[in-house]
Amino acid sequence: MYKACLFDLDGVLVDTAIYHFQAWKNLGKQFGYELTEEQNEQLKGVSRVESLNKILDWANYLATQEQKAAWLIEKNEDYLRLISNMNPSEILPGVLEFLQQIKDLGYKIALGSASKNAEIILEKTGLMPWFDLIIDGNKVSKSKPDPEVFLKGAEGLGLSPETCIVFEDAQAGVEAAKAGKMKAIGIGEAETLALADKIIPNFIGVKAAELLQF
Ligand code: B16
Ligand code: MG
Repeated sequence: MYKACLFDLDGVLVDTAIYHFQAWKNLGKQFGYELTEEQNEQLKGVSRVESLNKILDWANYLATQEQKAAWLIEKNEDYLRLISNMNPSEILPGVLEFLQQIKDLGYKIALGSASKNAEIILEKTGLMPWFDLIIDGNKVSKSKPDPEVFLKGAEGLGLSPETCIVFEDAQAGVEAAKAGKMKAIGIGEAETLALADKIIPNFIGVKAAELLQF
């Protein structure tokens, strides 16, 4: 009865969080703020503009709209420079084997990411050909935990949400999947992904036919 797998990008298929962290840290130095790794965790799955707003809040820094707009561009230019050498070796362990299994089992495969740079990352890592549909930050107006990104994925595949299974590493993403009436498989720690229907630490050695039984 399940027909499609919808994947988050950062933290599920590749680890771009390290590059986001570096770029936000570089930006924070401009207003004398040192972003911590714990805070970076809270930026996972959060859109670019919301991430900046959170950092400015933590820094207690009141910025003008012009300043914010300039910083968003600057952060993204820095991030694009940092990901410019990404390559297939950065695909997370077990992911390619898992994608092959679900393709063989006949599942449709879609991306549901908050990132506006998702297509560049898929191209650089060679993941693009696996996807029947890509819904990214350029195609949605509401951020996770709103289900928009995944509902657009189901709609674009011509499927009802109830037939879709979402793979997410962020709590907001799991909430988005559940709000969209989809099954959610959390990738990571049980403490942060409590709402997920199933949780796996990563894709290493995962048997798709077993995992996708609900
Ligand atoms: P960009 P995901 C998210 O990707 C990242 O986890 C989050 O840290 C980032 O701020 C967001 O994309 C926007 O990314 O600046 O490239 O548009 O986890 O939804 O795949
Ligand atoms: Mg993520």
